[in-house]
Amino acid sequence: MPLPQVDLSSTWNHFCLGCNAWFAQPHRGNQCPNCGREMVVSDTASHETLMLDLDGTGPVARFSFKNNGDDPIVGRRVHVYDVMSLIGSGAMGRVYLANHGDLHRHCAVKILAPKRGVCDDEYIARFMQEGRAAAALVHPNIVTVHAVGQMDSLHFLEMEFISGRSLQQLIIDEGRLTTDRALKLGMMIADGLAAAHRDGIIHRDVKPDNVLLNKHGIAKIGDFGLAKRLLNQAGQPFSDCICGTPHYMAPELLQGQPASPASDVFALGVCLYQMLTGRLPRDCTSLRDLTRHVSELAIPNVRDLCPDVSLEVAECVALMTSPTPAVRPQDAVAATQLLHAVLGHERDLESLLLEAFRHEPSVTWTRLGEQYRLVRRLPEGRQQVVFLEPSGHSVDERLLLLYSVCCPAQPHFFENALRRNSEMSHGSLALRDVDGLSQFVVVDTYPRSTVDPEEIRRSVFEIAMQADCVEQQLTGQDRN
Ligand code: 3AM
Repeated sequence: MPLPQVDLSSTWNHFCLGCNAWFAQPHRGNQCPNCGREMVVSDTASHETLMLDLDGTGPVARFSFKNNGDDPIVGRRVHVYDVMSLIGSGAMGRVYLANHGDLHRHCAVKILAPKRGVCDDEYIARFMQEGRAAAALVHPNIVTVHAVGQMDSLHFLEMEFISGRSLQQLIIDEGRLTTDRALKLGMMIADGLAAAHRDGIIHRDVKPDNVLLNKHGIAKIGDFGLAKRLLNQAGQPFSDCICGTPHYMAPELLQGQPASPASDVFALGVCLYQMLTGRLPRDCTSLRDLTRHVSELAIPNVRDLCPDVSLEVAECVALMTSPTPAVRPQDAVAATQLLHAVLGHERDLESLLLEAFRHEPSVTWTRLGEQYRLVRRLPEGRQQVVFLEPSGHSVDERLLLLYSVCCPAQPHFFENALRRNSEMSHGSLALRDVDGLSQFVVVDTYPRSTVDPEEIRRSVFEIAMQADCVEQQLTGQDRN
């Protein structure tokens, strides 16, 4: 059954103290649709997690738990946990630092809000089910869930305690991150997400708030509270409510379509944008604006704000956040491959060349923008120039191109050139426009993401030698 179109444009500014939830529309004056209590009118924020009922009519709730100071659970024993302090409030409950009474170790315990306000039984059943699903995911980039359970009316989830800060806090504290750091963190998040996707689980609330960094700087995805299985036991997709955090929600979600691994990839792309620029891609302050923007426009190019970010990285963010789901990497496994390719590119060509020719005095090189010009000294006082540059393919298919000019492509050279081509064991002879002139070149390519210094070294030697031979044979000169 297709999901209905849901209008997210109404203002989420009614807060019920009784249900601890936000509502979009007033109900019988200002009364809470669940408990009837008078609601408080407050500001809205589109960076908080929200959930909507399927029919889009309500009651609709956005969860937000205010820290009321005197927390009723701190200092109590809940099941086997001695609750020590409140860490913070998340999408569906509060997270506490606790001591495991039996195992005598610290852990983080998330306790669901006792009053959620909307379809409690089903919601709690789902929370437990998804808690169990998350518990099955054991991966270095996912916060490990140790147990789920219930004591009286309290539903809880025990997790490993991460003592560092969230990625959101890191961005707040340090502003935009270096490209290298952003990509490495992005890779870790993608790796964790890929493990979930391989297991048929989508997270649905990927955002820097939900990525925790441990004291070694390892990123771990937490809060699988909204996570769901892609298919039910009969192999059918689950129908579901619409949920997520608006700034990170893919356009199709805001239009009422079901979540998919590609919508998690969109959120990952927004996280990357945020790491690279230090800010969210859109300035929208209301859901109405955000919904309109997201559906109509791609997110701005990272380089508009940060021109020092490379084309490849900006293209990678653009691919992940494409408004068209089919254009994005289809899941985090594919996103990981894309990030690997980009990281490979970011692996500075200069350091590859340094490593390749560190002990090779016969090769010197200079950089000309994106291109490198290598001069290889050959026997008998000859020399040959080899150019090295990234190809213009899409980022995940990008190649490293090496070529060396032999001589102008004059018709009377063609027969000899063809013969020579068929004898080449390495690279090939091709025609290429160089500075507006058609030239014979010896050319070779390597996948940009995997090429290593040894391959570059061998290729440069071989191409220089071949190109020089062709030049000598066809022209009798040494001009290139
Ligand atoms: O309120 P803040 O952002 O300080 O980082 C999470 C967030 O903190 C933290 O609990 C708050 C509500 O989600 N949190 C969640 N899981 C955690 C864990 N396993 C955790 N902190 C430590 N370990």
